[in-house]
Amino acid sequence: MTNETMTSKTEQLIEMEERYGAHNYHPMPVVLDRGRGVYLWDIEGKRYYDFLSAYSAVNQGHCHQLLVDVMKKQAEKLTLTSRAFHNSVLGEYEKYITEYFGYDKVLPMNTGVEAVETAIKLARRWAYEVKGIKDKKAKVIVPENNFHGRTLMAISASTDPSSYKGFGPFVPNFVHVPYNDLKALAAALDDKDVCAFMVEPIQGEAGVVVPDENYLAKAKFLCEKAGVLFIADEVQTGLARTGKMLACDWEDVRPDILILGKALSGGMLPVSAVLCDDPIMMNIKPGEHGSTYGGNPLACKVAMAALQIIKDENLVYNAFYLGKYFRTELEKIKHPLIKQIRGKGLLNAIVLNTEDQNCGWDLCLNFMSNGLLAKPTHHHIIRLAPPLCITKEQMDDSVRIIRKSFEELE
Ligand code: IF1
Repeated sequence: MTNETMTSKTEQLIEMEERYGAHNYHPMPVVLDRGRGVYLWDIEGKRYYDFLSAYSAVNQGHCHQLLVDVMKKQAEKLTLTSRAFHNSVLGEYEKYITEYFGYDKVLPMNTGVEAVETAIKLARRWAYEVKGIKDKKAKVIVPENNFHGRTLMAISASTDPSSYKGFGPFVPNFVHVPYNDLKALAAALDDKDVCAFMVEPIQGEAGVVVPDENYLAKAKFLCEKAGVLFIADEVQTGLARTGKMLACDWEDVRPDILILGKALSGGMLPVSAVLCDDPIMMNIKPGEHGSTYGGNPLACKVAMAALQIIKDENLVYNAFYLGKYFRTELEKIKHPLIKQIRGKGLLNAIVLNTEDQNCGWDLCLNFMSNGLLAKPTHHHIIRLAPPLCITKEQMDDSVRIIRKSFEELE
């Protein structure tokens, strides 16, 4: 969208963000105002297909009526007590989510990165209390090109300078191995001070990098053999996004620690969770970890409804079937710029044949003017991840827009 086509309302609101907000993002030039299902409308009333889904936080679709109703009802009753007291929803939620995923216990948090931090604290505490690693010596193996959030711990694990440069000093004892490299993982696991291996089943920010078949299963096996915890960060890949309830389900891998976030609330408010069994969870004693909003009644009610919707609306199957269909249809778009189509379920990406640093952005501008919103993860990689409630007709219309946008690129 060029300045000529922007109206004063859009321009005015973007200028306000420029003037009064931190410049920690470079958003697409659109001001969104309303959402429902797979659709978003901008302040001018123009409708778009959402192919970002707030980075997989609205798998259930924007403003799902059931979630809105549940949220309204609880918001009029009780939203926050802190964990200084019990509340009438938390126990019900904890039972529901632990039975849903098959773990002894859950530790409720808010954002994805808080859940990641919680998982690392649990693994380190288990290292000292159970595995017998010397205090402060515990190490965590993470793949290169990982993304786990923006806190100092998460960026300490990162190998991407745009995540960590200029924010040191860093949290120590993260060991890097190449992603999808079992030999390197096996070698790193020889170190007796390693307590955990934390991995994204598909690397989202890295550009929807799908590992070889059986990578997760073999990695889990190597971890078991070495007495090391397998931590799956399913904040982006979980909750039906890849065509299975969890991306680990593609290989029947049961993580020792499971991290969930984003769509756990269907995009209504920040809700995250860490699930594991008692031998790991029970090493954190009262008063040793928590958060003001963790496990609040409003979040618990919304999360139960968000999880139930995934089952009731068959979102796992829809993501599986329409993901396959989407990749097949994208493969039919013969264009010299398209290098690779990759992904699982409805977490996909188009890899472009280009050195042009603006190519991905320009293509997303074309998508936008044709009524579809997406954003490049890199200049040559465009992530495409619609809400999982998308229909075949909407998918066909979206593919038409994508094809048209490629044809319009000079
Ligand atoms: C941004 C990326 C995606 C995540 C995984 C933990 C977190 C995330 C696998 C932390 C968050 C978000 C962060 C958001 C953009 C988005 C993102 F581009 F940054 F990398 F999805 F790929 N684990 N990912 O993907 O969860 O604390 O944000 O709730 O920072 O702009 P959070």
